[in-house]
Amino acid sequence: MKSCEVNFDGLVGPTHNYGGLSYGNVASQSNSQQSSNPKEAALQGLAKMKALMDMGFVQGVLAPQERPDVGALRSLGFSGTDAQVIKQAAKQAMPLLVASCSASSMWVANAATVSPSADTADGRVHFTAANLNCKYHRSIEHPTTSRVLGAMFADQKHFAHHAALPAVAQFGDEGAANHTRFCRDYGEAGVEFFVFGRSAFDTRYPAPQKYPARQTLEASQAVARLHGLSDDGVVYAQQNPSVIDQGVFHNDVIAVGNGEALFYHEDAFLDTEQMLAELSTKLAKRGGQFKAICVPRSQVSVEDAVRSYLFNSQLLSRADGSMLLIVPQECQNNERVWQYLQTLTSSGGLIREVKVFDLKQSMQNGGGPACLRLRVALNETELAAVNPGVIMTAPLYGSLTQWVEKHYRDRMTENDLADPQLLLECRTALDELTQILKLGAVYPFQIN
Ligand code: SUG
Repeated sequence: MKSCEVNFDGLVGPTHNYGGLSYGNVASQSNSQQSSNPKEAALQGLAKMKALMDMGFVQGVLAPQERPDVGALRSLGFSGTDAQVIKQAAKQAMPLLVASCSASSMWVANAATVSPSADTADGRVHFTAANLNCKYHRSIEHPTTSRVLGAMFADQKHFAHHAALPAVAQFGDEGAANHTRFCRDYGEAGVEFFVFGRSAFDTRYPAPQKYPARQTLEASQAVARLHGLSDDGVVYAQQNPSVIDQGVFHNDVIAVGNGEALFYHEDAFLDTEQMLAELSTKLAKRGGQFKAICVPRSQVSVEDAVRSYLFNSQLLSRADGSMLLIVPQECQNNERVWQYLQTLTSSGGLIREVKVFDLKQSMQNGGGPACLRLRVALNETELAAVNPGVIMTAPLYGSLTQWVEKHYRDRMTENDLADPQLLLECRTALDELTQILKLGAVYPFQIN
């Protein structure tokens, strides 16, 4: 049975703003308080989805969340009508209002970890929503994420959903941003690669000194157990703590994998040789031939990698067996990175083509092409069981573009977040969106 990898991209929500909420994420910190353009952000994301669909890839869309999250503010002690809650929060605790308004659910690489049916003990596709508990504004995403994923992948015969791990730092889980999968073919059993930033219980693992390591080894191990993965189909590796301290807050900022290939920076991991050997041996047992594409620090520094988001790219398989790299425009703006990419694609290796996308609105918060997508490998039967409302088509692209044009503002600052009218605008927009995507009731305002 034919299988493929479907990219579900996060649709940018109407409150997209630069809140400076993510310590350790250089772009988020350095663009704090700038004014944003939610309409442009959403259209940039949709343009990428449309382009991938036009190239022949199956493309899906993942809905944004209800913001401001009035329920989250109520649980922190603000009360009265929804408008009063927002006004009180704006007056007494602006950082909490900003956090409750973040459109951060757009970075769906952090929504969940997904294991395809070929890897799991019960032969179903498994999803574990990420608790994202390193940052308050992201820790409030998972309940709605779970409902949205449940509405997209509803058939229990094919899809199994796990609640987020316990909401403590020891089980800090950032979803697929620290997970990739190697395989000969998407439909065959593969090797799932979990990268962690620290261990919560074992002091032998070094930890970064400056910035937080968001993903723990124990969280990754729990996800692998929940998904029923076998030991010979899993490899754990530690991120180099020194790159976390240079702004690599997720492994997908310094490495990307697809098929049999891992494209990574020389400084990305600890014990790299041992890790490559384990990946190679385990993939060989699955019939695959592991291919490592290492970018040397002499050609691209960690700083250039973080600035350009070279590795936060989408590595996609083409029909002829070669691969295509989807990169953000910031790669073209960086002379060394662009030079490296020219050399890479003309070398006759696996990666033959680079396509550039303008995702500046998202990039200014530290979210590149790879952050914006959640990969789900599906066979034909499973794909047919996905809610068809969320699969991108030309008419759906048209409807979503019109929907954005109708409902989104083109400028957002902190003052705008304090406007109770924004909540009403968002709810009106999202109510219409659930109808466009045929999701049913998934938002707090629809179910409470
Ligand atoms: O969690 N930025 C996100 C970016 C997530 C990128 N995802 C991956 N690399 N997979 C984060 O740090 C910034 C929000 C703000 O500052 O307004 C933010 O949440």
